[in-house]
Amino acid sequence: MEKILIIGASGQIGSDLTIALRNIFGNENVFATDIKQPPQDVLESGPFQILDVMNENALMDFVVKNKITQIYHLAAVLSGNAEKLPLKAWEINMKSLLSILELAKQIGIKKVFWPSSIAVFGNTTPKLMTPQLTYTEPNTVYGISKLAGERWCEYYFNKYNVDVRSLRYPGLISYKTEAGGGTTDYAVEIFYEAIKSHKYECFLKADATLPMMFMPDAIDGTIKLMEAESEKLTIRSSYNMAAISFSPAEIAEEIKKHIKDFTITYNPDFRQKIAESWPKSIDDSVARTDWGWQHRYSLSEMTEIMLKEISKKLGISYN
Ligand code: AKB
Repeated sequence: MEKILIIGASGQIGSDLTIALRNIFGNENVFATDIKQPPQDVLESGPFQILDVMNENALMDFVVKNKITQIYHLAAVLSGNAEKLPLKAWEINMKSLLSILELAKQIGIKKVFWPSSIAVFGNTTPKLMTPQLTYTEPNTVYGISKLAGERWCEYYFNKYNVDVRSLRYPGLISYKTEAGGGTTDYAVEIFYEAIKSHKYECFLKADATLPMMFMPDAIDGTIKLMEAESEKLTIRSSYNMAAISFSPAEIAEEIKKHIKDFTITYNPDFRQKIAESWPKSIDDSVARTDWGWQHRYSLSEMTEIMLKEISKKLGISYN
């Protein structure tokens, strides 16, 4: 019987992943934790506890008491926020990962999931169809922490046999819980503003193309990777994972198909530089070959669902 701990269950990925894992493993076997309150469905469908991943003793007690067999560690400071508090972000992102890897080694946790990001790439990385193995010279604190984290994951697998698995997520787009402090967040904000005011001021330039993914694809891929046979996995740092790529101008065009008078303006801030250092598209053929990764949602399908769900949530109709 698996007992799964989700750290960061109230966040953008965690709030969707918790429900998906509860549907597979049973509500009572998926323990949601975070430092903030989760959405109502996470709270009501199974166990939730406030837990700070930075408190190593509390984490160890929780894992032992609940006989945890798998850990999904999703808590992190994202790219934009990390630039504002570099040392704090480094401490949170790195210390939490290391204490989970160490805990997994010490008490024999069966599997660990930890998200990496396209932020591991930098200005020297080829921008189009970025390969799995390539130059990785990130110039953001977040990217440096993700790259270091990938090296630690591989190290713990090779040296201590900790079965840790990881994905380099692109920008994730979802309607349930908003992200916070990322460079790709504009692609979520734009839907809220389109519905509320039919206009949006974007903090990236019109042509800032980035790799993106609709959350149901990200959840599906994450669970697939975690369910794959260990022997099939050739990458123990982190897998490239891709779905769609688009620019702010392109997503705005897509929204205009549903909201005719929608307008977008551009006022790039410090995040434009971050976006320019990241790839525009990703070659994820290794993930597709090793464990059968494939995405489902196109930009137009995602746009339609996002508009419908957010308008329901806000109680505002957009056409
Ligand atoms: C961010 O923008 O910081 C994240 C990411 C791409 O990892 N969404």
